[in-house]
Amino acid sequence: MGAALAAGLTVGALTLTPAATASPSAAQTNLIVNGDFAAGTEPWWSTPNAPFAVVDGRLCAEVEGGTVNPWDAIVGQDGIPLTAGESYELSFTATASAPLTVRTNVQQAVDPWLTEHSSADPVSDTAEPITHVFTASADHEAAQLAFQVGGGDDAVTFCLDDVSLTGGAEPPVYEPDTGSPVRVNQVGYLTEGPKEGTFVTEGTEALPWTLNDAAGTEVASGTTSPAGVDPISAENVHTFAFSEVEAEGEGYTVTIDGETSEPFSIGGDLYDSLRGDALAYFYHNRSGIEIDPELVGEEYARPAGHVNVAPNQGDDGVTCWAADPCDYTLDAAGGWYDAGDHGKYVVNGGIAAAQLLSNYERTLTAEGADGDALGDGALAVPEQGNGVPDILDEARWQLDFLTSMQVPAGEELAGMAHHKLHDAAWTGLPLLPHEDTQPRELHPPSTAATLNVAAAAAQGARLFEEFDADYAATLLASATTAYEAALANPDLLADPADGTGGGAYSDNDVTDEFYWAAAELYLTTGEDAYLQDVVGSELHNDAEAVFPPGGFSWGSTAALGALSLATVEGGLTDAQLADVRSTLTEAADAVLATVGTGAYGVPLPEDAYVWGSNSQVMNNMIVLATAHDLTGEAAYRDGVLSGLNYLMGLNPLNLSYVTGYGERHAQNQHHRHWANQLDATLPNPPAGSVAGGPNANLEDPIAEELLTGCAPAMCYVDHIESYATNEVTINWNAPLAWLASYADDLGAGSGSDPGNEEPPVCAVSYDSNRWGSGFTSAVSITNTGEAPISPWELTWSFGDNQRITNAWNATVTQSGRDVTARPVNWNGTVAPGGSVSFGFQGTSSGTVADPAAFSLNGGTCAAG
Ligand code: 9MR
Ligand code: 9MR
Repeated sequence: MGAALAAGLTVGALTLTPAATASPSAAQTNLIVNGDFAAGTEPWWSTPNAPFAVVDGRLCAEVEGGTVNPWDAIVGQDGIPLTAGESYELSFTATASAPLTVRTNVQQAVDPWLTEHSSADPVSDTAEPITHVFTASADHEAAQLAFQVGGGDDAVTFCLDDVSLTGGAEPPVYEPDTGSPVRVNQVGYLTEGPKEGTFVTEGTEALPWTLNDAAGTEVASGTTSPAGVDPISAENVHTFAFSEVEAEGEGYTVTIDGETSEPFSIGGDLYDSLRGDALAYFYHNRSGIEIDPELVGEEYARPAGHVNVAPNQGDDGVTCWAADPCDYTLDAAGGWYDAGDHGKYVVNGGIAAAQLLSNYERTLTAEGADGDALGDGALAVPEQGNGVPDILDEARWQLDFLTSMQVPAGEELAGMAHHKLHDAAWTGLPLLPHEDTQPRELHPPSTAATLNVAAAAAQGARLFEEFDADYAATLLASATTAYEAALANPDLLADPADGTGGGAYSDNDVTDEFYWAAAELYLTTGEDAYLQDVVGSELHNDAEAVFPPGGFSWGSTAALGALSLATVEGGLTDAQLADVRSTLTEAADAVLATVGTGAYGVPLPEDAYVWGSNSQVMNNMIVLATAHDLTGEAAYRDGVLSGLNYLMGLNPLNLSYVTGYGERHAQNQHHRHWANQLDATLPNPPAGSVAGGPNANLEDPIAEELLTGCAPAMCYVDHIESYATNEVTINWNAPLAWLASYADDLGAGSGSDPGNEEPPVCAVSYDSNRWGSGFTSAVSITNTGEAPISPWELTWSFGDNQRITNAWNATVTQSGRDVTARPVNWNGTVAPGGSVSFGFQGTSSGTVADPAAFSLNGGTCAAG
């Protein structure tokens, strides 16, 4: 067996180990003809932009720059016979004059290009042997080996040698790298919250554990509780807990039997960055607008997608697909791309928008929920400073798209919403939105999509009322029109087979969408007709039907209506409200029971690890969190925190599913822009992007190839091509953002931020320099107390019409005369006795006194 194979094969971040070390039969036929180029270039071929010649015994291609996709420049060989079920070993060495990623496919040589093997390997100027093992799924008389080297801006020389493809290889066995058997929440534990972990071991006797601080000093110790074989991992596990430890700090570890966990924190502000990061996902994935480097950084900036700039076709005049033509076009520019693909789907878009709206609405209804953290100036969106909470600005981007998908008045099916808008054919990865050349097309209206528009627009209407009454009225009109249209067309179901170029999102039961829409319309309008539709629904107050044990989702939306009914003041009688709330707590109790059944404490039944299982987990966590908001019962909070533990690394893969959070986190999610695994010049997903998660149904080729036989919670691979376990989507990041708000609002665990328990003791100096029409001001905050103030937030009101135009050393936002200043990255803490200074300039007319009253983190600061 070759050295490269024995050492394990690297496919991106994966390690494949051969099943056995038995050596393949001695005389293996190389299916590649002239793989050492001793006979010149025949029968190799290349695309015209990559002419080749044999140089020093190797085949070298001069690849032109300026192409877009990997397959825009190829060196290949055809005519390779493959047999279904047989395993093959592919080897080659490659060099490149500048670093590139070669995508190597063994595939059908004609459409539909059935791919038997696809790998992406980095190539540099040093020849490294590369080996891959794969199993053919079908017989091929003449398959093709294609080295795809396009997509680069600059010309490059790409050379190959020693190419071989031999049959009879041992099929690869994928062994996930699960690191330490001691599993914890790698982000950390809230100071006053529960603190639990697991230990994977064959042993059945209790074992001692120690908790050490960052300096390695033992802080606590105890013994594990053997928990038997855990069904979601099929591994024997122990649990341990150290909830009584409340000393805040970073770099804690737990050691058991000589094995040490990843480091984690204990503290009260573990999730404050996640709130904004999880919401940033939406701006990153906006369609129809340039993504501004000032807001996202250079590597994530990109031109506007689908705005009719070549080669895009534009979403501003989209017509119906040929299979179901229409005589109008829709201007459906804007909105969010759904996921790793560039489709825009109303069904999925509705729940995602609604969960952003609910994230905001919770700040109006739940005690201790922090509206400022979602407010104007708080998030990285271009609408900062427009007087509207930033989270509503983000939701509006999608609400406008959703309502734009309605069939115009006067047409048949007027008011119904088209189910989706996407490419005519699936595009390959990587591909930035503005580079998509596919025609865009509307797919037929559906009842489910229409009710998504009704529900989300109705909720949007009541939340925008305060900020933009005209817009609120427009939304409500769309919502009521949609609801009427759905009542008139109650069974227009999307076709489950309509999955070319975009996902199907088909749903054969829309009673839940009707319930959700009626609930939102009732809460917004107070109209009795909607209430009658709510209480008349077969779902009303049926806990299991409204809150399915496996979690609510885009296809099961009644819970969204029920959660709103339980939390938003809306004219239900006391008895009705009590019933709705007890339905919710009944569902929450069922989720808690699930949490209690497994060693990993996951709020998901073991048979529910489906496509997007992490969102199912998160939506169950939202049920628990809402029950906690309403009742204050700590057990519900603890259930939510248990779910967060699972997402952040306390799981059978010892992996945080959220990019940037935890020592070992997912980073190769399926996305056409964040495709670093395929193209080193592209970024990984930004922090705060949650992967779909384990999917026991193995619904993509990578999952099928690597994960067969996996235990449910281990059916996941951090590989960009595993879209059925590792995609990112708006409807998965929306619950993450909701939960990040909830968790951040918990502060130390009891619901109040530890830094804010005592109002800070402080002094503020304010000096200004004014002239006719302008001013500059210098502000300094001094901490005159004993505790650090972190993060700080200073607010005041101007006495006149001064307008701040720009600021330094702080992020300053102004709404009318009210001003809020917040730290920039490096000056978030004012140490005891220390101070922080910042300044700004602006325009004014006349001369008035400087502001004299300042409020810091809700407390009053002496002005001096
Ligand atoms: O990207 C995938 C493409 O190469 C395949 O041809 C197509 C059909 O199986 O599936 C694509 O994957 C989709 C992904 O890009 C977006 N999410 C859903 C995936 C398929 O359902
Ligand atoms: O999230 C969807 C999941 O529930 C379905 O099982 C799956 C297959 O139909 O499709 C998922 O949605 C994908 C959509 O069809 C296309 N964009 C990406 C979505 C997430 O993978």
